[in-house]
Amino acid sequence: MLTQEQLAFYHENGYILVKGLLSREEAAAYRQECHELADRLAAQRNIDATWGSARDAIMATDTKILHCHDVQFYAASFSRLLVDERITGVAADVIGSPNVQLHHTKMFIKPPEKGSPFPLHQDHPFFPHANHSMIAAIVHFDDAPLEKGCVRVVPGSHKLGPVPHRPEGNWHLSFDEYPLEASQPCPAEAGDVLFFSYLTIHGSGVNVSSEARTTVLIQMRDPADPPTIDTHKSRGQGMILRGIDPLTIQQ
Ligand SMILES: O=C(O)CCC(=O)C(=O)O
Repeated sequence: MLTQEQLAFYHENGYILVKGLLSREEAAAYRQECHELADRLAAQRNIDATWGSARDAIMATDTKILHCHDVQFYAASFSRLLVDERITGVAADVIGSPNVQLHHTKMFIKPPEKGSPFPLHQDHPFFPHANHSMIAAIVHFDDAPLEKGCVRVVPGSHKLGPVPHRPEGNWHLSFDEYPLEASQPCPAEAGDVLFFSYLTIHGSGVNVSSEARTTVLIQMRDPADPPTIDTHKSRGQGMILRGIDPLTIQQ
């Protein structure tokens, strides 16, 4: 749960970094789970998920970001993470509803020295919803200082509402109008969780450090907030992570 000050900060800025939500030991165990999963997947297929627009933005072809969607289908510990009240309690606070529903999850490992960046964007164009209750929680499993390509935000940008995006190489904002350098880095430590609205403009830089940056992003919403277009379906979408589904209509 957030304090009144933390909640006020979230409403003003569109994000909040909650320190030490998991212990460093818990984070280390999840980190190992992520890296083992990436090894298993990479033995079968290419799991690089670098955005085409990220390649354009940094004019580089050799960066990588290892990725897995819907991690809870690969290891039980991720299922436990999804219903961890320490995370869902804060999610409920910022969503403004006691009920929290899963949209999707994604693991990102930014490898050392060449971890791909994300151009600035809102998540809204990827999966628009009527009431804009959608949030992300980025759970950090190792330290993410600036040089590791930590997440960056534009404080207060959620108040702009949906901003027009460019579609090429994944939805992103104009590089000229929204250069990554104009955003604010959110360095984090293992166990910290960054919560932000899907209207908050965010991105991240290249990992130029000698260690991987390892995170799981959990995208959540108020179950009473319907999508406005039929898109971005994911395995497990609709799972209730906290409270109930007040609509009680399930196929
Ligand atoms: O993990 C990051 O560096 C940013 C991820 C991101 O912006 C996204 O998935 O929308």
